[in-house]
Amino acid sequence: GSNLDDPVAQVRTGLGELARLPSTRLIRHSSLYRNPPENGAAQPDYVNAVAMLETRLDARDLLARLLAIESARGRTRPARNAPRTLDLDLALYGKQTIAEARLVVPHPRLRERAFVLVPLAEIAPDAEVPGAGTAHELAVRLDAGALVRLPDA
Ligand code: PH2
Ligand code: MG
Ligand code: MG
Repeated sequence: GSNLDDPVAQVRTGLGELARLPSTRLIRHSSLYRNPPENGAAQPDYVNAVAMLETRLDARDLLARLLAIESARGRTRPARNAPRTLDLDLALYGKQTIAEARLVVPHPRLRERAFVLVPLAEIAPDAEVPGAGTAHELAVRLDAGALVRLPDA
């Protein structure tokens, strides 16, 4: 997700960087979706998308590389939920459940977030969210009214 400095371009660049990760293949990615900040903060709208990777990187290594891509895009963290050039979250890692200080998978707020579940259901409706159901089952329960799917380009 991005809501600063040309969010559409940021997300596209992020997807390109994911495709270049070592020992990793970008299987597919969702459409881009414009939507308001879900925490109700007075910030620019976000553009969000979900990518599916096949990788030999373990979850910690993958996370470290996601954070490195964010930094390279000028991501700073002045405060929690501050507007950002690029946020790359590890929402799911296969069917694994991970609970470490710096990495919780599935992402703790995944189940409430239409901006994650709707794009996830677009590319992987049968993806299992451990302990919760499939992406499709979870997505249809949420109000996706604020999500605007952007045309491909
Ligand atoms: N990320 C947040 C907080 N709120 N809202 C939207 N629409 N999209 C996001 O990616 C997002 C958010 C914290 O990471
Ligand atoms: Mg993040
Ligand atoms: Mg996030």
